Amino acid sequence: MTLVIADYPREHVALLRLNRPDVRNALNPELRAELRDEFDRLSDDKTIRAIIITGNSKAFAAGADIKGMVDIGAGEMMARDDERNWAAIRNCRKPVIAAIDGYALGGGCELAMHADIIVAGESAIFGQPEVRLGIMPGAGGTQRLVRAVGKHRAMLMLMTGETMTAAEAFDAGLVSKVVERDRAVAEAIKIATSIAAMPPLAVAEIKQVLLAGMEVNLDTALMLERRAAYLLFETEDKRTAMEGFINKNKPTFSGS
Ligand code: DAK
Repeated sequence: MTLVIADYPREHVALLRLNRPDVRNALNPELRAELRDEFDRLSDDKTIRAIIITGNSKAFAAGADIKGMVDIGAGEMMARDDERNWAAIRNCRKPVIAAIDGYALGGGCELAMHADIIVAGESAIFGQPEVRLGIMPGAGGTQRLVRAVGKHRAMLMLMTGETMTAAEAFDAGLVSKVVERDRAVAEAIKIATSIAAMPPLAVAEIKQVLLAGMEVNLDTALMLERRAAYLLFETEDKRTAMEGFINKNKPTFSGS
């Protein structure tokens, strides 16, 4: 069975659907490897300008597959080298949108937080319940959650396993936008289509500078921003966009 189904709902837009519905899209090593392969492939595909990841209406993903972890120890976990699967998503230079209905728990919430934009249907539930299993997040759950929602809400969720609704996650800053139940994918496609119509080099620089800037002090981050902003003045798409504005026509961009 294909565990990650790829689809192309619009020009330049790829949609990856996690496909283990019987187990709430629990992330086993096979699914993780397929997801990595898809990200590697889409990262190299010059026709793709935005990537959506989604699940189904019950679950985006209920986390790592607990049945596959109960009997294994630290050595085997390390040998799995799941990090290279996450790295394929983390290092993707194209915009990534998570479209979430139902549960995004544990590794599922961590996967959502790898995305640049998170769209949630009203039914979405976010949480890091690893503590209840005697473990803790290992793919950014402590670090990305605290950056998204702040120390005190993150500590509460991480230490109790308490979840957040879509509305709470939006108020806390974890989610970009909340839409009606089961409308997350439609909204994500709308957003992806709008991003795909933008000059791709500008989008890529915005993503890179924003993420890199979060890791350094403000002066360094502002310098990174200026350097990237100068660079974009050299692109063909900058001329196309500005001439389009001046001449009142709708430009299309080549990505050069
Ligand atoms: N793993 C395996 N099976 C799962 C699963 C999971 N995470 N979540 C659900 N399932 C399975 C259930 O066992 C059930 O299977 P059957 O009994 O039908 O065979 C089926 O999916 C339907 O589940 P439920 O009957 O429970 O469905 P409900 O709608 O009632 O509840 C639920 C849905 C998502 C609230 C519930 O299933 C649930 O609480 N699931 C577990 C959520 C959870 O604890 N997630 C955290 C997993 S631990 C690391 C990196 C990452 C991680 C760890 C280390 N390193 C780098 C070291 C990540 C860890 C995790 O994510």
